[in-house]
Amino acid sequence: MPLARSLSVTSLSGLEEWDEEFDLEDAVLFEIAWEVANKVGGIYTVIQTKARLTAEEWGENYFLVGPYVESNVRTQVELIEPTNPVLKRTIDKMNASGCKVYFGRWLIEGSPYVVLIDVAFTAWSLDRWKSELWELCDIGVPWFDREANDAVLFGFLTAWLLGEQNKYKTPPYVVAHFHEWLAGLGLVLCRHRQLPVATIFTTHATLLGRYLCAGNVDFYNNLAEVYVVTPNGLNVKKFSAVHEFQNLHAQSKNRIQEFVRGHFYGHLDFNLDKCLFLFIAGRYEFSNKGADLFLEALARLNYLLRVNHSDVTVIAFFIMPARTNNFNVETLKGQAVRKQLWDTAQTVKERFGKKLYESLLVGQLPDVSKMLDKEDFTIMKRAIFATQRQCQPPICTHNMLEDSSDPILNCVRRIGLFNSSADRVKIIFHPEFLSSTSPLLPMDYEEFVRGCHLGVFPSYYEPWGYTPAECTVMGIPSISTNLSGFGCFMEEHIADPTAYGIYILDRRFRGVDESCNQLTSFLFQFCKQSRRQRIIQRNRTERLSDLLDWRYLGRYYISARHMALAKAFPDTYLYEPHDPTSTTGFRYPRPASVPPSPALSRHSSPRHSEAEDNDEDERYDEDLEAEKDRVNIRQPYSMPFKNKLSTANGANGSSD
Ligand code: G6P
Ligand code: 1S3
Repeated sequence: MPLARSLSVTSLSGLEEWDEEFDLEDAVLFEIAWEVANKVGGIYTVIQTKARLTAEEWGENYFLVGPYVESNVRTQVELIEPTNPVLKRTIDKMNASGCKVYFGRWLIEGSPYVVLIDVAFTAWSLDRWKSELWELCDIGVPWFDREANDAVLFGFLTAWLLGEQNKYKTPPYVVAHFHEWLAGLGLVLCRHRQLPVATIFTTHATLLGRYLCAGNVDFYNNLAEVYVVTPNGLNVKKFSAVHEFQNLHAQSKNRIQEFVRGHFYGHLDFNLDKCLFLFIAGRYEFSNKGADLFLEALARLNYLLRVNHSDVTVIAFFIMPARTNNFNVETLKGQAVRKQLWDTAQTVKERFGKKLYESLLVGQLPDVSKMLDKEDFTIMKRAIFATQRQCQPPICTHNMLEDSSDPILNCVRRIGLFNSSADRVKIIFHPEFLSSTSPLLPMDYEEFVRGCHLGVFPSYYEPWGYTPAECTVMGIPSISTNLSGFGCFMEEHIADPTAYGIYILDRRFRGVDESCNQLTSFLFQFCKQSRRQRIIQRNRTERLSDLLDWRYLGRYYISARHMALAKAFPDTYLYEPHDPTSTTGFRYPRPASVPPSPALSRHSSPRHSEAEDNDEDERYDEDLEAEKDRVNIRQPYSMPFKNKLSTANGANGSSD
């Protein structure tokens, strides 16, 4: 008799949980992606962070399927014997037929099972499978395209796996969820071979969306036609006290400041304490990711800060990987000079301390004029001379292979932001992802984000966009756009996003120049905030992190799976279509200390008085509670799905 598994999903973290009882014992889920245990980009983050919730729901019947990449397996996967007898038979059979399929546990939260397929081992089948693909589906694949070849091999091998698995019919109901085109051929073949499998395809739109957007398809106005839009979540870890994440900001900021001291040696004519760190990060797609707009807005911001005699200096980091030939000498030298200055200061300090100690030992106050001797001055002068520099601090930290045609560098050349003393906006282009083992800026991405003041992601094409979401859960304000999934989602769920440090740029209804002005205005307003205002704003930003937790957002995926099961096995599963979220209409209320008038809150940087600050939290909580009641968010989430088996057994399916 099938057992009912209970899944508990928080409707919105901090609020009550809903319990969903439905029968998944007879179903098995294969989630198939090229980025399973293989980090390429954002899809890895989706799969990796979602695994815990999905494993909680599907237990032993959840299998992720990805490529076998030896270096990844060595660091992320524990290879074991397949636990499921049917899957073991399937894998054994494939391995006996010339494949190399591995089974293991992915060592991440939720420890999901993984089936990893060595596609290169079956490369001898490539030509045959390509011909088959052409004959069956009219799909032609270029001969020397490595990515496309891998997709063909991976597609045929996953379809083989699902076909084998299905021969044994236990458990009978298979859901196969394919992510992105690299895994998509498996779905095409499942359909073509008429395998009795419920299929789901999630496009992260990395290629398809780009082509549709670039072509004649009215992409954005047809989104409503898509079955389920699945927002991307994160595993949110809350600190027990608010000040903990603020402390982390201060610690990481100190480390960025150290790097800046080295990078700008000889030109440190600005106040580091009044320096704001902005950044953009991601795949290097100059226009899609909005690096073009950001640079143009920085040029305008530079002008505004200069004419307004602002004492603020902005350092904008561009973290986008490009082809390089390692770090450049000038950048490495900067850090070496800084280190030398530090060492010199330590040496002089020690000598000074020794003299002071000796003087105190004999009961005398030291003669301060004699504390530093000639040698001390010599080593200090030598260190200062080493900071002389004939050139401006470099824009780029690396030797670029395509320097003359690089879009960021060319744009910097055009707008003339060359890190000169007169400029209030400086630029640092780091064309490599960050790493804690870097000799230049030894920080991992998370530490870096925590130390910055504002993430700027003015994307033109961005199906979701993890970068601003990651900023939010770390309590760092960000700028996104109403052409990004994240921006639209936040616009829908927050009454006054700007007050929470979620700036959403209008790139949908404005021309480029107007959007650029709006971005400049966001940046300028941000620069005008006091430290106290920034701290308040960060607290507000961090409050939103619950909204981005998979515990809340996972429901969209759950709904998609149920829809697929009901379509494939209508005699067993029934799907009652309605909005997958019972929380539609939920909005975070405006923070208590932001003025209600739209005119006053146009640039809702945190405005506050002492009294407002003191009871902001209290009033905010009251507002939030009222909002939860208004949209009835306390009710258990009603699953748009009924399991006929459970109903036939007399058990109640999901509550509606
Ligand atoms: C955190 C720390 C404070 C620090 C502040 C700096 O809130 O807890 O001690 O003063 O960050 O904020 P800022 O926006 O100037 O980097
Ligand atoms: C895509 O990666 P991208 O940076 O090419 O998938 C990500 C995960 O779903 C998504 O966040 C991003 O917007 C897409 O663009």
